[in-house]
Amino acid sequence: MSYKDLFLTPEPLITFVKEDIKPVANIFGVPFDATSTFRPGSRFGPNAIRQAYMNIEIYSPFLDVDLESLSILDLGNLKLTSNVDEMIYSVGKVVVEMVRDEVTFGVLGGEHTLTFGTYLSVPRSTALIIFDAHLDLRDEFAGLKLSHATFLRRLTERIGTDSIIHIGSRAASSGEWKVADKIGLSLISIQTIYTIANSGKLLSDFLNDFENVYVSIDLDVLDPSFAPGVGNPEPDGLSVHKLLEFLYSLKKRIIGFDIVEFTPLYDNGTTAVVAAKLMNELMGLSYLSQSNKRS
Ligand SMILES: [Mn+2]
Repeated sequence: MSYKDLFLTPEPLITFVKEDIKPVANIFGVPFDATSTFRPGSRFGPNAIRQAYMNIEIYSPFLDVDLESLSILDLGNLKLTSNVDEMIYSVGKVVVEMVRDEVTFGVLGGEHTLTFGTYLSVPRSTALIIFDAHLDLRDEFAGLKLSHATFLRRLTERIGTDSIIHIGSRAASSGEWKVADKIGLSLISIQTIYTIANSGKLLSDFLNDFENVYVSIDLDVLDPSFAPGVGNPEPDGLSVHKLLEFLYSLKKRIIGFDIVEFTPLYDNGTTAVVAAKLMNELMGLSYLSQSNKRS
C-alpha cells in the first residue's frame, strides 16, 4: 500500500466497496437541471447527497441492516450534458446494463425528467411508485415537451397508467387534475393521506400484481419544513416519518430508485441529510428484498 492509497480518498464518491461482497446497489448521479423553471441547481444534488451520506449514521435500527458491513458501488456521475434527449438516452442505456446484471440501482438527481429514462428501461412487471407534490402532467411547459413539469405526461403516453401510483399529490393545474382523472392515474393524494387512517394499505393493494418496484422520490413531496432545498417547494407536504412509513411497508423487490429535485443552493443542510437517509433506507430495503428477508 502506498501513501496515496493510505491518505487520499476518491471523495465525494461513496467508498464502501468490499471486493468480496456483491454490492447492495450501484449508485450514480445525474447532474442535470437544464429544464428547471424555478429554482435551478439540482445538478449539484448528487455530490451533496454523497457528502451528507458520508457524515450520517448508516446502521438502520428499523431495518436492522448495517450498510457499513455491506458493499455499495458508487459509479460517479453521468457525463455533463444540457441536452435532455441525450441525458434520457444515456441514463436509459446505463440502467439497461444494471437490470441485465441484476443489480439494484440508485440514481441521484438532478431533475425529475430522468425518471422517464430510467423507468422505460426496467421490466414492465415493475410498478412505478412516485412520491411527488406535483403531477408533472402538463402537455408542455415553458416551450418544452419533455421537462421536469411534463415527464409523467410523456411517460403515460408511452406506457399507460396501469403500473404507476402517485403519492403525496397536491400541486397541479386544474387541467392536470382532469388529465389524471381521464387517464386513470392512481393517486394517493395528500388529502387521502390525511383523511384515511391506513393509506399504506392503498399502496400495498396497488402493488399486489407486481413482482418488482421502482421508487422515485421527488423531495418536494416532503413539507418544505423538512426539505427546503428543492426546485419547486410546495407547502402542506409529508413528514419524513410518513414517507419512511410508506417505504418501510414495501415488501416487493426494489429494482431501482431515484431521489430527485434536490437543490443544495437553497438548502440549510437539512434536505441533504434527509436525502442521504432516504437513500440509506432504500438500500437497506433493497438488501432485505434481495436476500428474501421480508415477505
Ligand atoms: Mn415535484
